[in-house]
Amino acid sequence: MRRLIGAVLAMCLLLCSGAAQAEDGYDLWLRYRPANAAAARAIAAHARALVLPAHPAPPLVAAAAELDRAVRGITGASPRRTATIIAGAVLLGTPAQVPAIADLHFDLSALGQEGYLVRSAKLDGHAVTVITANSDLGILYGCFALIERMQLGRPLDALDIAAAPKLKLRLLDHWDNLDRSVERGYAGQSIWDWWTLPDYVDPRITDYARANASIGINGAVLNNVNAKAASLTAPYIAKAAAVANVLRPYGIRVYLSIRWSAPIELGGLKDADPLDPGVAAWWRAKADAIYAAIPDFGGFLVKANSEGQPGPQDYHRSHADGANMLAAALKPHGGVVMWRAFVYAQDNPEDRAKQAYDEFKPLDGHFADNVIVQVKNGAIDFQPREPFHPLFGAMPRTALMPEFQITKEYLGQATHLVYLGPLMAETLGSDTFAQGPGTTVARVIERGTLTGMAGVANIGSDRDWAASTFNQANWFAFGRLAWDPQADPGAIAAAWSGRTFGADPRITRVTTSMMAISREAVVNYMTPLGLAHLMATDHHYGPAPWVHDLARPEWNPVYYHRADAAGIGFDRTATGSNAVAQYAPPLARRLADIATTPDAELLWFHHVGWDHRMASGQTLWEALAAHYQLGVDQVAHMRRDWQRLQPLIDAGRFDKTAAFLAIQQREAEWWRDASLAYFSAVAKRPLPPGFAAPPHDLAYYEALRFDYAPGR
Ligand code: BDP
Repeated sequence: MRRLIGAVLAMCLLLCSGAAQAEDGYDLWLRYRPANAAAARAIAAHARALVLPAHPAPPLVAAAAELDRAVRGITGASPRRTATIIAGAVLLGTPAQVPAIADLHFDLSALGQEGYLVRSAKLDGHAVTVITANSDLGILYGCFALIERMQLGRPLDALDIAAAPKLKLRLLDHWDNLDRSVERGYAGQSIWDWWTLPDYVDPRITDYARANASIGINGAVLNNVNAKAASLTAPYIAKAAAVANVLRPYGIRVYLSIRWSAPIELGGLKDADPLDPGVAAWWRAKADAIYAAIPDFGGFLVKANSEGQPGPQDYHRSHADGANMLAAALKPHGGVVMWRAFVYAQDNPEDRAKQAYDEFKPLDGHFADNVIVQVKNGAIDFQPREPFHPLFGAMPRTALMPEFQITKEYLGQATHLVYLGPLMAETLGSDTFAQGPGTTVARVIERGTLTGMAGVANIGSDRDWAASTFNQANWFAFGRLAWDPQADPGAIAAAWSGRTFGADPRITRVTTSMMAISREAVVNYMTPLGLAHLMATDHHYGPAPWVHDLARPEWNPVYYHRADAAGIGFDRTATGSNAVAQYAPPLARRLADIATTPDAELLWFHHVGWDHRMASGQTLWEALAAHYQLGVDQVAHMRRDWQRLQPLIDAGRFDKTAAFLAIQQREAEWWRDASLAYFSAVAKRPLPPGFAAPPHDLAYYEALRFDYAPGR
C-alpha cells in the first residue's frame, strides 16, 4: 500500500511540474517558474530579505509584491521582510525614504522622475542590492529590471544598472468599444467590462498593469479613436475612474479618446466650433468633471476630420484651432492632447500618402505646448512595410509622437507570426535628414519636453491576452522601444523569449531566429518590393489586389499598386504625385531616382516596367514572383524551426503556435497564388520559368468571401 501511495504521489508531482503542464500563456513574460537548483540558490542568496521604507506608497508595495512573487516562483521561498540590513537583502527606496541609501551618495541626477538605479553595495559590511530612484515609480521599474536578470539567469553580483526612459508618454491605445468589441482586435473582447464597471473590477486589470509597468508603459487610452460621445458622460467617467484606480499604483495614467461633436450630442449645443466660447466652456467643464473623478487623468486622444469623423474643419477651422481649444481645457490640470495626423479626405484627389503632410506641415509651430501630434509610422496606414512618414522630418517646432499598430490588422491578424520589433526599429532608425544626416526619427521624437510613442494594443480577453504567445512579444517590444527608441529589436526578442519560454539558449536561439525573419517573410508573401494595401475590403484579411470598385478611390487596392500591362507601382516622383518632395532634399533626390531607391521601397515610389532589370539581374516580374515564393519558404522554415522545440516547450503553448504556423503557411501560399494569378493576368505574361501555376484560377480567389472575419 505504501508503495502504491508513493507511486501515485510521484505521478502527481510529475504532472504538476512545470515541464509536464500545458500552459495557457496568461503569465506573459512575467513567468516565474522554478529554476534549476544552482540558479535558484544564486537568486535566493541575492534576495534573502526585502527592506522597505516604513510607510511604503502603493508603487513600492507593488514593487515588493512583484519581487516576492518572482523570487518565490523561481526559488520556492519568499524573501523575508525585515527592517535590519542583512547580507543578501534587497533595499527598496529613494534616498529620502531610506537613510542607509542616502548614505551611499549615489548620483541619481540623470535618472529623472522615472529612471532607476540597481546597484550592488556594501552596507554595514553586508553585501546588498539597492534599488533606488527619484520616485516610487522609478523603483518599481528598477524591480522589474532586477527580476528580468533573475529570469534570464544573469549574474546578480556587481550590479550597476542605471536606466531612464527617453520618452515621456509611453502609451497603449485601445481601440475598444463600449459594447466590448475591439476594432481591429483579434484576441477576444475588450478587457474593460464597461457593463459591470465600476462596481466590479476584474482582477485581470491588475495583471494588465503589472505587465505594462514591467516594460515601462505609463498610459492607456481606454477607448476607440472612433469614439462615442457616451464615454464622456458621468457614468462612463466613473467607470474609467475605477480602471484608473487599479492602474495608478503601477504608474499608468488613463486617457480617453473623444468625439469632436460631443458638445452637440451631450451638451445640446448647436455646434462644435472650436472658436465658439460656448464650446470651449463645455470642454472646460468636462475636463473639470473628469479630473474631479480621476485626478491624474492623462488627457485626450483625438481623431478628427478623418474617415468620416467630425472635427474642427467642419467649421472651417484648422487642426491647430481644435487641438489648442482642448489643450486649454486640460492645461490647468496638467493634461495633454494627442491629436492624430491620420487624415485623408474623400474629396481630395491628391495622393493619399501626401495628405497628412499637406494639412499639418503648415501648422508647424502653431500647437499649444501641451499638444502632441500623433503620426502613424508611415504615410498610409500600418502596412507591412512603409517608408517613414514625411511629417517626422517636417515639423521641427511641434511635439510629435509616432503611432504603431501592435495589433496586426494588415499583417495576417492573430495567427501569423510576425515580430514587429524590426518594423518599429526600421521606422525609428530611418534618417529624415531634416537637420542633416543622422536626424533619425528616433532623434526627432526624443527632442523637447513633451515626447511620446503610442501603440494600438493587441490585447483582449483571450486567456493569453494577445491571441498567441508570439503576439505577446509585440506588446513587449513596443514597451521596450517606447522606453528607448534606439533599442535593438534582436536583444529585445532574446529578453522576451528568455522570460517567456525560460532562459534555455537552445530555445532562445531558435525563437529569435524565427522572429528575426518573420517580418520580412510577411512583407514578401503579402506586399513585396514596396507594394502596399492589397488586403481584402473592410476586414483586411487575405489578398484582394483586384478590388477596384469601392466608393473612394483610395479604398481600392488598384489605387496603390497601379499595375497594368506595362508595369506596376505608384509613381511618387515629379512625373507622378511628387510625394518624394515631402522628404528632405538629400533623401528626396535619392528616392526620385529608381537607381538609388532601395528595392524594398521600389514600387512605393516608382511605376516600374515588368521587364525592368533589378540589381540582382532579374526582371521586375521575376523578382516579384521570387519574393512571393521566398515569403512562403520563410514561413516553412519558421515552422520547421518551431517543430525542433517540441521537447523543450510545454504542450499548450507549443501546440497552439504549431497550429497557427500551419495556418500561416497555408495563407502565405494563398497570398502568393492569388497575387501572382492576378498580376500575371494584368501583366499579360505567364509566371516566370520555374513557377508552378497557382492551384486555382483567378476567379476562384476573387470569389472568396469572409463575412465573419473578426475585428471589423
Ligand atoms: C485604419 C483602420 C481603422 C482605424 C483607422 C485609424 O482600418 O479601423 O479606425 O486605421 O487609425 O487602419 O483611425
